[in-house]
Amino acid sequence: QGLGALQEQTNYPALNQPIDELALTEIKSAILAKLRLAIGKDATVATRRDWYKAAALTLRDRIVHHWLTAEKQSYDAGAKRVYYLSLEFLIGRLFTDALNNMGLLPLFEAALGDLGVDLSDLRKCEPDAALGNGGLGRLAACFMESMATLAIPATGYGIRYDFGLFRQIMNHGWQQEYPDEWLAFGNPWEFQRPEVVYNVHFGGHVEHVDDRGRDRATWHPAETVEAMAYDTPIVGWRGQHVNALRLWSAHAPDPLQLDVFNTGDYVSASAEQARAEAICKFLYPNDESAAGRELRLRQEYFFVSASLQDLVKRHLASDGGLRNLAQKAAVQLNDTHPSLAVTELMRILVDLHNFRWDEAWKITVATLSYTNHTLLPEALETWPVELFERLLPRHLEIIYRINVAHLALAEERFPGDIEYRASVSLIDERSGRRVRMGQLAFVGSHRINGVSAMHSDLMKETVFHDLHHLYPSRITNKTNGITFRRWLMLANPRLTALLRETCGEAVLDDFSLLERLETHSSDLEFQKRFRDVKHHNKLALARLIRERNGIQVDPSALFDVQIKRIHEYKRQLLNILETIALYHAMKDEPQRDWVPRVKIFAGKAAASYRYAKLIIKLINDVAEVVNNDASLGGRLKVAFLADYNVSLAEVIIPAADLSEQISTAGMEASGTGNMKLALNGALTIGTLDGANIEIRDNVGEENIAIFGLEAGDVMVRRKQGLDASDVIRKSPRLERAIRAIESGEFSPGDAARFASIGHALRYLDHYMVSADFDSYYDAQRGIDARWRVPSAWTRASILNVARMAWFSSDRTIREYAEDIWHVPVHPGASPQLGNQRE
Ligand code: HBZ
Repeated sequence: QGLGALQEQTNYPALNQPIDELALTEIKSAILAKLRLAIGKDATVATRRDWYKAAALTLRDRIVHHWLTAEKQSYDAGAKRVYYLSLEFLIGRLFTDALNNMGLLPLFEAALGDLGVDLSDLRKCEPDAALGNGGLGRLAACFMESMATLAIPATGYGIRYDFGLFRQIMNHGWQQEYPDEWLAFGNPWEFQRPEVVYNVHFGGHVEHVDDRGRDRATWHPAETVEAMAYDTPIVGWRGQHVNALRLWSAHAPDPLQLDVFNTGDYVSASAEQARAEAICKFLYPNDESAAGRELRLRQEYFFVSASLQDLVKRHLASDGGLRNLAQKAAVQLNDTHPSLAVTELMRILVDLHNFRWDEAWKITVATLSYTNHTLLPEALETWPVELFERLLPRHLEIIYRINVAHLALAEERFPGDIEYRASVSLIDERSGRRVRMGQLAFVGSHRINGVSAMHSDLMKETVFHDLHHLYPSRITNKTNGITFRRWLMLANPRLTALLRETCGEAVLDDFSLLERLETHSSDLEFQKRFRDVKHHNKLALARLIRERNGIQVDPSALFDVQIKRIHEYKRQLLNILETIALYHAMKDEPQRDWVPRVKIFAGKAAASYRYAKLIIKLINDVAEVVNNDASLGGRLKVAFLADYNVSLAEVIIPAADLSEQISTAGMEASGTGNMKLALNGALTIGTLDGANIEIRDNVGEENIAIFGLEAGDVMVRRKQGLDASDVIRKSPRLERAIRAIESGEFSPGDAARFASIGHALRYLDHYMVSADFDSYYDAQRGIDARWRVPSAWTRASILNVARMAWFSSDRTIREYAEDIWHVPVHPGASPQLGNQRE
């Protein structure tokens, strides 16, 4: 491989092998050298953060060799590349992830131990890279890891935000947002590439020259911003393949106007720089709602333009012309945020490279594909035509031109059907003229995928119903997955050790071997070991709850967990209402042997989402009352853990007994937390929504608790009206819980605080919280009954772990590779899994 002297670096001990003394010595001196030469400190004065950085840089050196080798190999082979365009990558920490995938975790642990530092302490020095809101961004991070694991040559493209998702701090139970200064102490993983810079343009006007019917134009932009690359290596499992995550940072070409500066107007002199840098200043903190601001459109175009320029340049250097672009490049659009790739690629081909329109269009559609993550109308992006015209005049023309052919096709298919044409048009003419980014991405892609079987079906029936009729072969399903390296091996080392022992070492490379657990599921001896692991994880979480919230919880109680963004459709409100009803029931009959429960919540609300923030306050107010009610004897506790992020998830998930996946049916596209929790042995209580359905199909319906209205029922009930008086009248328990909220039982000084929630529950039950309440309450009492029989509970928990292999993101990525990207996957990386059961 031409690595020469570096070759020995791949020979570090595999998992489970004794530590090689020579390698140990080498790592120790490498870390010490980094401390001195890269950090500029002596071991005697180094802080923990210095040690972390020295260790991270030592590791990075070893990754880089593999990275460059992988790059060269795929370049020499002329391999097709995948480009994953996403405005969000919710990575979390990289240190132990990279160590683990490189097989260097035991060695570094020993080396650092010898140097007198504790690896688990150092881990905590790394800030989370929180460049994403929730599931969509975390999925992109899992996919990057799986693409590297499957040795698919790939680049992730996004924005290097100065500030990631806001830090959430609780102030008397209210959410407050603070900036996330994740780069304050530098970032040892990234490589700045000051030589990789592209100009991105905005505004100005378009000139049409006589181009003999070629649809060409010249764009004379008014403003230019520079995009500079920063690369972060992403290591796959077993460390053989490494891909880059390339994030763009924005700068002004002319950072300081010296003439203005010399007049003494220092602020104006760098105004251009401030305007440019605003583009990469912060991540939009919305989830499931479109931002609708000019800066957001600038972000979208900035990263799309830089990324396409970069990949086109790379293609031209290695593959000659752009005619065969689709044979050498697959560009995946993560939601509609990078939809401008459709128009930008057309502009590059037609305006800059002289392609005929029709040929350019074929290349574009064959190269692009688009993943949809939501059916919620408020999350579907549209932009005012007027804003587009001002910011991206040439792109608007291209959209119009695409629309002409597209609408002609619609007319051909349904002659004279004006309504149909209006519904598939790229321009929404109903409420002011707006560009529809979902339609644009759909029309410009050869494949459009949903993220669970149900979601993909609903796409065909709802948002994309009409487009699906025009392009019936495009919509396909790719059910989400999660990387087991992070969400099992790293987050739950004790369970992983038990699985290795029980299923064999090969389980780490072939998750289908998890099914070997099945034969042990009723073995009482094994059950005890399995429960001991869970108990250990629960002790750690109980400690964290005490430290952070000052709440004492019983580690042998049922840990009931709902962790995700706070949103009405996710129905944290249903969970807290049931908590209130349970509280009332316990107070009514204190002598009954209630199953002790800890209700654990975590999640952020979009800063502008007032109702969601009110729900957080309600949870905290209920916690205050319940946790301090001595008459319960500690059998019910409520804890809202602040500042939910990837690292906190890694502590909560392995400790969960019950996983709350209770969205209004038809509204959660997939969910991925549901997979992480089931993989770690939590039983799911959930609706038939998103990937819950496929989880049920895999784990078996006896090992999951399904309740509530189904998607079809929800549609029917909504048509009948949103008034829930009927169900409330029939449910004294629900009436009492709502009245408690309305009367100030949990907000003694401020009885009106939750009036809006009471009103919605009674008269505007769009999310079916009241409608589903009784069904949910009963399902929870069913959970209590199961919990009382530990052997049955543990068996179900083991079977959940045993049957989750299909939810590995390696499986998902393999499906994308085969059906959408048409790229080979490394056969040995992790063997083909069998299909889903049934
Ligand atoms: O994407 C989530 C879905 O809600 C979830 O069901 C699915 O599992 C996951 C991965 O496919 N969607 C999001 O997380 N969406 C966003 O975070 C978002 C961010 C910015 C937006 C809109 C949505 O403008």
